[in-house]
Amino acid sequence: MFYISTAIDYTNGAPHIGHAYEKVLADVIARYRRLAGDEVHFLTGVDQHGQKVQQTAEKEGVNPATFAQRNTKKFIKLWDKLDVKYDGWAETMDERHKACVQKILSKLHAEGQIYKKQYKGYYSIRQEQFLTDKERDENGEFGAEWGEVEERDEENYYFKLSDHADWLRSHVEASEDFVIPSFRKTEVLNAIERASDTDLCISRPKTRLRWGIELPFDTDFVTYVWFDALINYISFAGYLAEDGSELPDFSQVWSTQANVHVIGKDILVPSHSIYWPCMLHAIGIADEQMPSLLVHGWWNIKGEKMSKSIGNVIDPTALAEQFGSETLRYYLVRDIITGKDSDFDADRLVITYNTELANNLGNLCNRALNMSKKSLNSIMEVNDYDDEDSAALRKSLTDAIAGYRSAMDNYDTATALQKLNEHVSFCNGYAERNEPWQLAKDETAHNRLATVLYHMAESCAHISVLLSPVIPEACAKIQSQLRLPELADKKLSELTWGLIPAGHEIGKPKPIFPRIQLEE
Ligand code: ME8
Ligand code: MG
Repeated sequence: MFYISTAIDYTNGAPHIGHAYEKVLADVIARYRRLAGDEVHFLTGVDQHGQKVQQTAEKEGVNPATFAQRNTKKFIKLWDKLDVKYDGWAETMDERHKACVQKILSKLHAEGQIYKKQYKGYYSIRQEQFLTDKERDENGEFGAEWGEVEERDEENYYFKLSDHADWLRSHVEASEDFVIPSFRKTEVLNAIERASDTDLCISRPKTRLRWGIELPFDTDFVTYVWFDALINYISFAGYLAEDGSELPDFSQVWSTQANVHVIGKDILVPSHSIYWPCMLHAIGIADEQMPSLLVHGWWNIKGEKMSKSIGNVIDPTALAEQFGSETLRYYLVRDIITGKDSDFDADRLVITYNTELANNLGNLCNRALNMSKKSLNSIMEVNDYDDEDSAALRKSLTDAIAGYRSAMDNYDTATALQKLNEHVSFCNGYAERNEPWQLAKDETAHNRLATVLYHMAESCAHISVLLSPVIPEACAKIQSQLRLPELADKKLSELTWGLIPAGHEIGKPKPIFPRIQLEE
């Protein structure tokens, strides 16, 4: 099984463009793996507990449960709008999740991996964590990134993170794909050094925070939000699930084939690369079953971080409504290199769509279908005419598929789309060189005309399969105009030349990618 999961989004507000990117990226990967023939389980969801949710709810004068559920609906609505098709939905308020978290806490407590101690120190409310001197900047202060910092002196429960540091260091050093892209490995190894002598505070006294999962062995406390949230990856995969829970079979989902958490760079250290593998190791998950972390970069706005206080937060719902869901999906996985940051720019979104979809692919589909209708009565012919340019087109397609596959296998969606776009450009150049509109005027050129149009239409058929993980609805329209709905069931291994059978009658062209006019 190919298990793909994303970070679960905080429900202290509405979804923003960063959330949309991560879910679309994961959805594109999930759809691509299915195309590659894998069985896939795709999990996403929301992180409903914690101080941020409690605080925002208080400000709005509602109870945190109502508030979290209200925001959760906004996420579900957006995934629906963006055609993000998940198999599992994680909500940390779910009783099945709570039960799993509590079972894990009880087990670790019983084994002495969780202990109680008094601690006096500084606490960052924004990051919901205790700070040590290592977090101080060169002036000895806690920087603005920690938000409001207060001094606390309280008893709490701690997880013996330090017991697992040596194991984690060797696991990360030995693993090829613990963190993808691999340039972030040093960051992780440095963080392990910093964490090797500190344990993780996993409780919050109810006097401060009520909005969380109660510790099963001490009801004066709730569980630290990260300890709760990270467990979603296994609880909703069926770990320790009760019979009748309707959760999947954990041994099926949590397999060794591929287990990838898609997360942003801000939550790599310490939560996903330190706490989480140590938690998994502590409950007895084997090394071969440790997940990989696919770490994406950030969408910034005009070079600046997107933030509520700057007031530059981009609303994906408004963009999808204005430009179309698939325009947004395409842009989000095209104009950023997986792992790196990019600048979000609505003008670039329109230009990318107009250039690659409206002008390039749209033009090819339209030409292929329109010319075939006019000059071949839409009947696709296979004959013995062949020439160098047609052979070059077939080679361009083979190369594009190979380039696309190797990029997608490495989660590099931008390069994959670039490869497909290059082939479409080749096809449009081929049309211009061969001028089927001129060939149609010459009866003796019939075989050549039929060959040229076949090559153009056959390319549309291939592209409609290859692009389907990114823009599924538009691809289904291309397949419907080609009158080949069965292309929707093709796997990558079945993409050989000749998807369009000889004598097949294709349909009429209808514009699929109308140009978007850029406002002045
Ligand atoms: O961190 N560009 O939730 P979250 C790209 N609940 N990605 C971005 C982004 C941006 N501008 N802003 C945020 C949390 N993200 C926790 C996760 S997982 C067990 C718990 C990404 O709502 C961010 O990196 O703050 C993270 O992967 C996801 O959105 C959710 O962020
Ligand atoms: Mg965040």
